[in-house]
Amino acid sequence: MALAPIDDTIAAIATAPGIGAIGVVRISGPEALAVADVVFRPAGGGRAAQAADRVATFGRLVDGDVFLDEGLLLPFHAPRSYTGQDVVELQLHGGPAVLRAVLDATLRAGARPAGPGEFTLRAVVHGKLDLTRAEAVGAMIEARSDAARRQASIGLAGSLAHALGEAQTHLTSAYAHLVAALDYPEEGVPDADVAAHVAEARARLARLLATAQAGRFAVHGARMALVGRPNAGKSSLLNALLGYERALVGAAPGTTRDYLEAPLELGRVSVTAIDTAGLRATDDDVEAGGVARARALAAAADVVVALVDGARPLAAEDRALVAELDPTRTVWVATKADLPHAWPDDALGVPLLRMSSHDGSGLDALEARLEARLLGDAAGEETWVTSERHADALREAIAALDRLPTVPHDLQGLDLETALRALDRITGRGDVVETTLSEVFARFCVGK
Ligand SMILES: Nc1nc2c(ncn2[C@@H]2O[C@H](COP(=O)(O)OP(=O)(O)O)[C@@H](O)[C@H]2O)c(=O)[nH]1
Ligand SMILES: [Mg+2]
Repeated sequence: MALAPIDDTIAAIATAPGIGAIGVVRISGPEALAVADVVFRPAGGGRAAQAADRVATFGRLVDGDVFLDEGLLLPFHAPRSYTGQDVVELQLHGGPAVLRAVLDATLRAGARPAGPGEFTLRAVVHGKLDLTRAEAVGAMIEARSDAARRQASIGLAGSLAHALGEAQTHLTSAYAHLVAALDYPEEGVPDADVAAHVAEARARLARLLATAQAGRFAVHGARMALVGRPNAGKSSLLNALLGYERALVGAAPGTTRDYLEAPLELGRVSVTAIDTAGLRATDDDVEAGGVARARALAAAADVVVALVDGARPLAAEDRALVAELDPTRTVWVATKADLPHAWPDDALGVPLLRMSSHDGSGLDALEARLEARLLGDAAGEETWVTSERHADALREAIAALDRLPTVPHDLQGLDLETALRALDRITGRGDVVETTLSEVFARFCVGK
């Protein structure tokens, strides 16, 4: 897909589809003020095109001689605008039909309908935003969980761009040392200088890449399966974590026969919590199907909460579960801690957390442990990589840096260039490949 032109004038409804108190039609480009002049008549007289910069003017929105609505005109003169071009925001009543009518009037006045992300694309091309911040804008709009929103805020604040900038500085220094060593061999520029800068850059990139999984969990959510024998307290724990009664709880074992899912925020990540049928041998076909599903869900989950009834003697099935579950993905819980403990903490031979869904004890500790398990190395990092596109580019840069020491001196510059170009693809700097921009902005909504 070729990039849309950026030097004409575009218009779009900037607010969400649907009914709202206020809606905004946004215009950007060299003719933005001229277009506004045609569709907007200031109440106090005068011309829209002459309205003061960054000051709201009340007036009438018109299509030719036809009155459409009352509203505000808010001009932002280039370059002090979101896109870096002349921008006009028309604020009017937020009905879909009236917004459409005003948009149509701007199109008749010479604007072109904007495609997805075109406003933000212009901001990037005019140096108002680097690409990581532009993508954060897209992520902010799409964020449905607080965890995703928080990562978008961090990205918008420019922290990823900053972290990459540090790595880029080291790579550029390595490049300079390399060129000096090749051009002036008699100066004796030590190899160690190149190697030190490469190592610094690599370490920073590797730290960033190590956050990619947590970043995925923040944006797309992790899958967390609750497993254990019937009556262990799985459904009660799900409800306690959610803070409302999502699952049926019953004294009779086998209450939950199918599985059910519920979204949950766990600190810096979002999670889909999955309550499963209790694991036991059964002659009931439906329940047996549920048990098979529970096993499959546990195998595919990012983290498993394995529950054992803490108030009843351990059963052979509980020990079998310890052998069955992957220890790196499992958090072990002894439930019903409000009742007398029926077995000692070390009886299962795995790290154990005691908690009670009835009095809430141990719940905070469990949430913290689950979050820590999902964050892994990312726990200590503020900036996470939240896009597969970024993770791919980081992998490519790291691979080039790993190759570098294995090739002859005069070829090492190529690997440095490869690494630098990979990072440029993330930030949108340097000779940005068109496909990168069109790929990124195709995912945006119209009007952003
Ligand atoms: N005393 C006590 N009883 C609990 C607790 N959690 C669950 N139960 C009881 O244990 C039984 C089974 O609970 P449920 O959540 O349905 O277990 P599941 O079969 O694993 O989903 C119900 O009677 C619950 O009231 C707890 O923390 N303390
Ligand atoms: Mg249940």
